Amino acid sequence: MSSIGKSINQFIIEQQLSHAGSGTDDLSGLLADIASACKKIAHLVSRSAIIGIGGASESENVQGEVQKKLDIITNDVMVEHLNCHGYLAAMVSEEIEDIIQIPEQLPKGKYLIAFDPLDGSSNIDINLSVGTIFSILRCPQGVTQPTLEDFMQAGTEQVCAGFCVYGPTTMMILTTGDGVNGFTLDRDIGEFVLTHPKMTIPEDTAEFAVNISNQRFWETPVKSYIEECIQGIDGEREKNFNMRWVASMVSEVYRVLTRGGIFLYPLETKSTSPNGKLRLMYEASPMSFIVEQAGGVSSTGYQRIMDIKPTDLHQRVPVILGSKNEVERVIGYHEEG
Ligand code: AHM
Ligand code: MG
Repeated sequence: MSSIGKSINQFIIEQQLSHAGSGTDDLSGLLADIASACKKIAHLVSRSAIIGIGGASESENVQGEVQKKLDIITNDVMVEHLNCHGYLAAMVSEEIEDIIQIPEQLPKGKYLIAFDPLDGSSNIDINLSVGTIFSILRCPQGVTQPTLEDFMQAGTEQVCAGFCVYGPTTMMILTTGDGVNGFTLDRDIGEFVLTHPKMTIPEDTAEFAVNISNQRFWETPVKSYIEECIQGIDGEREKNFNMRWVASMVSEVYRVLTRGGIFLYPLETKSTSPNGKLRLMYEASPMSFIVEQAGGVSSTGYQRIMDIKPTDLHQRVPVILGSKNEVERVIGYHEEG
C-alpha cells in the first residue's frame, strides 16, 4: 500500500515499530514537538511583514552576526516547544552561546538536540526560502545536567537529523538512519504528510552551488574544480555546468536531494573565517547525515564530515556535499594536494 499522504507522526511511529519490533520511544514524541514548532515558524515567517517582525534586531549572536528579529523569535519558539515534554536533556542553538538547560521544574529526557532555528535568515527580507535545521543525539546515560563534553559527539552518533524549508510550500526532510523522506505541510489539515518517500541523490550532476565571490580565498583543489566547471564543454570535463546560489543551505540541500548537484562552502585560507562559514553541529553534521542517507557524499575535502568530533558548540567546518561522483572528484583533488 502506498504510504504517500501519511502524516509525519504516523510515519515515525510505524518506522519505529517496524525496527524495534516492540514499541515506540520518546523520539516520535520529540519529532512531533519539532513538527509543531516548525509549523509555528512557517506561520510566523509567512506573516512576518504583516505583523512587523521582519528586519534586523538590535542584538548580535555568539558569532558576532546581527540577529534578525525572526532569528530570536524562532529560537524562542523552538525552545518553548521542545523543553516541556521530558524528551530532551538539553539543547544547543545557533542563536545562544551556551548550552540551553531544561528548567529545573521540568522533566528531563534521554536526547540532546542542536538546531539552527532560522537558517538563511538574510533571505527573509527579500522573500526567499529560509529553514530550520536540527540534529538529535543521545544524552549519555544518567546525565541530567549535560555539559559541553556530552554534546561533543561525531555526526555518526546522530539518532535523527532533519530540516524544514519555508518556501513556496513548507517541507520537512527527515532521516533516522533508514533513508530520507520528505513531508509537505498540508495547511488545510495542519499536518506534515509524506509526499517524497525515499529521496535519493543522483550520482552525477552538471550543477554546482558556491559563493563565487569568495574565490580568492579558496585552496587550489576547489579553485581547480570550479574552474573546470566554468570552462564547461570547452574544458577537460567536456560538458557544460549550471550554477545556482540561493544563500540558504536548506534550499541548496533540498535542490541537491531532488535533482542532484554539488554544494560547496569550502575552506577559505586568507579570509576572516578560515574554516568556512557553516557550523558543524547544527548545519554541516545533520545535512551530511541526510545527504549520505540519500546516497550522496559529504566531506570537508579532507575528511568525512560525519566523522568529525566537535570541540566547540559553534565550531565551523568546510562543507562539500552532494552527488557522489562529483564530490569524490573534489576529494580526489584534495588528495593530490
Ligand atoms: P546563517 O545560519 O547565519 O543563515 O548562515 C548560513 C547560511 C547558509 O544557509 C548559506 O549556505 C550561507 O549562509 C550563505 O552564505 P553567504 O552569505 O556567503 O552567501
Ligand atoms: Mg544557519
